[in-house]
Amino acid sequence: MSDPKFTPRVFSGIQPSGNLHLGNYLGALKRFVDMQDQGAFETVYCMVDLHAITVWQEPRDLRHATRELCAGFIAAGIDPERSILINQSQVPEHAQLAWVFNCVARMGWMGRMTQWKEKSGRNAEAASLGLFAYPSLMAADILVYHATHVPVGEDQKQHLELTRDIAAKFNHDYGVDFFPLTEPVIEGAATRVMSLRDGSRKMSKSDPSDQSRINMSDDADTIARKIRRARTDSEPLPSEARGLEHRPEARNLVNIYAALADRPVDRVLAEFGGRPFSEFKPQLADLAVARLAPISAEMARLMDNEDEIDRILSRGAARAREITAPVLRATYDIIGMVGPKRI
Ligand code: AQP
Repeated sequence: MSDPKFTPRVFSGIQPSGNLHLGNYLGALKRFVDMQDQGAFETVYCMVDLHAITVWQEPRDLRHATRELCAGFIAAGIDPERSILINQSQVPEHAQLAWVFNCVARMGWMGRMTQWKEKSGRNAEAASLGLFAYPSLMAADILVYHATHVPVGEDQKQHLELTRDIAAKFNHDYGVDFFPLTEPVIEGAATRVMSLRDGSRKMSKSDPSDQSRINMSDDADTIARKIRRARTDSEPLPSEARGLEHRPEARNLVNIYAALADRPVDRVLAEFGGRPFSEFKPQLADLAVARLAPISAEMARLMDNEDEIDRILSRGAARAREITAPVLRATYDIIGMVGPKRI
């Protein structure tokens, strides 16, 4: 249960690091739209460009990917009037609060993060300081809005626990009840969409194999081909969900189908149980194309007018700062920073 003291508010973000994929759509974007449409929350959605530069980004590609991601949000159903749509760097309070949280969070907490360990790899000495502090900026993204709920994929669960630890430590250290303990919202059949080439790895933007993922920009033929070639075992589909245990590739394709069709896994298996992948895959491909093709066509259309995208992001930033500037000022007051006086 969230604290009634705080306005029900959703915050979530995606990195504009290119290759927006089906995992981002099902694990994040589609659910962002659902939460906007429920009408029970204020919703703030963000292109986290400051997070993206924790690993190298070509400036020109970053600019393009940010606009393309904004087009993706809108094409998927985010309405910039009903939701606040921003890119992180235009709302400076994110980075300002992150600095405060760098001084609240402990090195040991950051060092235990799975994403840090995976992305820094064997050569952590050469990783950027920003990559290490990534979760502190993410906590600031969320808490600068006093967000109560954050829809994310399973891979972000650990970072959200850290966000709660940072909020709790801040509140405890300063003897206040200022930051909410935000609830992760990790729901649905596709909270962890796996690679089409390897059912033990998540579908990811940075996987060098383009065959491992369905990109939101793929055309119908490409989507169908990738699904046809997706790795599977040779057994027919089971009739019940427990038959998917120890069959990661089969489970992944069934979960994708269930999420795209908005149907429980049991119902999908009731329909396809006993049938071979050669029958299931074409149906999955048709469904994926029917759901994704209109979004990618709309993205392309929106990308024809980059000025309009930039205006949407500027308007979003102005609205966002009505929330974030007072939260940052109050944070500074709590920690003893002298504030501006009229002169
Ligand atoms: N495979 C996935 N299944 C379900 N949800 C996923 N998300 C990412 N991959 C999957 C969710 O998408 C949101 C945005 O992710 P992000 O771009 O900020 O960062 P990420 O998790 O690092 O995405 P990638 O694709 O895996 O990028 P790289 O390859 O750069 O690491 C989050 O809510 C995330 O849970």
